[in-house]
Amino acid sequence: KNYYQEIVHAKSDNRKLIAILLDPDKIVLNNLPTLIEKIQLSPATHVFVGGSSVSNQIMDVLIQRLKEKVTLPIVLFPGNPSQISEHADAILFLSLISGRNSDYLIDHQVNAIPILEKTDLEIISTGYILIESGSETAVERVSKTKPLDRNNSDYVCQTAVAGAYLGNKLIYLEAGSGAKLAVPLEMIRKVADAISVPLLVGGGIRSHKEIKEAFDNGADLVVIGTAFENNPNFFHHD
Ligand code: 1GP
Repeated sequence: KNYYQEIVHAKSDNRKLIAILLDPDKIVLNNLPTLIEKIQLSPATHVFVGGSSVSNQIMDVLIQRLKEKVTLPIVLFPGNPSQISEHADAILFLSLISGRNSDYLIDHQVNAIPILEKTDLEIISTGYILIESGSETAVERVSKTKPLDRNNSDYVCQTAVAGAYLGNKLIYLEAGSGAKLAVPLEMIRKVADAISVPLLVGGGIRSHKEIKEAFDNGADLVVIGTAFENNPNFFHHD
């Protein structure tokens, strides 16, 4: 299996992808069977697992439980190297290219190698770009980096293109989990037009209308965390 190639194929077929993001810190394991059922019945194509402050033990348990029942690819979306679990299928190997904190640009990545070498995880290099979203988010606080100006699409585009030229196989525009304001649609449009690698968009997307708008403006994969966390029936219209 090549999870990255599947994303590339989906992009070229214009098949849009949805990832449900599970933050192990916010999940009560007792509720997991219900959540798994909802995930299986949803239009999600991927499950992302990660958070800003989770430990490896919780990650391992959660991912093992998910793997028993969920048929979708389980992709790590780690906040730091301690969140790597060998039980997942792939890992977004993130570099926070909007920031200038070397810890999140390269240090964590270097430190992750001895851990990754003991796993069979597919490694997908991802240029991760944090966009200002109306108030401080956990990513901003934990990474100690400033998000990029939401009114300066040109600079965000430059950052995305630089990220792609550096070899990142995905570009992820992030407003931050629970963001007040999602990534602006015209910014999604400009970045999508400027890069040829698949574009992920997430943070503060709360409705089906917003998901569709992100897709219509060129997002290839939309990440939904909080909306599903608050309402596991989010994907089931009445
Ligand atoms: C956060 O982009 C993801 O990293 C999802 O954000 O929780 O706001 O959906 P939400």
